[in-house]
Amino acid sequence: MSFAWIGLGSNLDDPAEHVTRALTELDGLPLTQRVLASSLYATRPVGPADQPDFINAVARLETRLSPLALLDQLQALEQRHGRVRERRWGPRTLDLDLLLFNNRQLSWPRLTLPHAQMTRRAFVLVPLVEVAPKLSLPDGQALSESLAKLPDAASPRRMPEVVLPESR
Ligand code: A4P
Ligand code: MG
Repeated sequence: MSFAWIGLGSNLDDPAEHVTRALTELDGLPLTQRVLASSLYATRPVGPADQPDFINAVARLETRLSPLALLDQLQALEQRHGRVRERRWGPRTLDLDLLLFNNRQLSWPRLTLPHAQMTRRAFVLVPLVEVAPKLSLPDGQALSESLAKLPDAASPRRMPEVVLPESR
């Protein structure tokens, strides 16, 4: 059994609904269970600013899939949410990033682990540190310390709690 952390983001067509539904659907992926989910956060767009604010969250999964098989499942789930890839860092109905997979460090054409941008992004680190305050990267770097160094560490706004169906 492996563990994986997933970053979820949406800024089109009722983002909170897309993220909430995706948190539930992650639990329905083959050979995979959702074991933790963070709160939802409203966040300012990183990258092009001429787009709506995002809703972001993270989830921890237990899985018997390989990293690439899990990435395939995440991309298929994005497609089911009607995601159209237009510009890099542009608006999207659902973005699912594989942040961490056990302590794997990979640099493959389709998959970089840990996720290359995660330590620079408050919209990833705030929800991660909420549910896993002691989590660190494979090289030992504590994510709470990465977060403390970010100028916008306090900017994500926590949304009222959503109640997800019990994990299977
Ligand atoms: N890929 C490589 N490594 C990974 C990984 N660890 N997880 C490859 C997921 N995918 C990975 O991703 C492009 C390719 O990256 C994939 O085909 C996969 O093989 P994509 O989702 O098609 O494109 P993208 O999301 O537009 O680009 P990118 O660089 O992944 O953007 P990010 O990093 O996802 O950032 N602001 C706020 N506040 N909240 C957000 O959620 N998101 C973005 C997108 C920008 N600004 C944001 C947010
Ligand atoms: Mg992405």
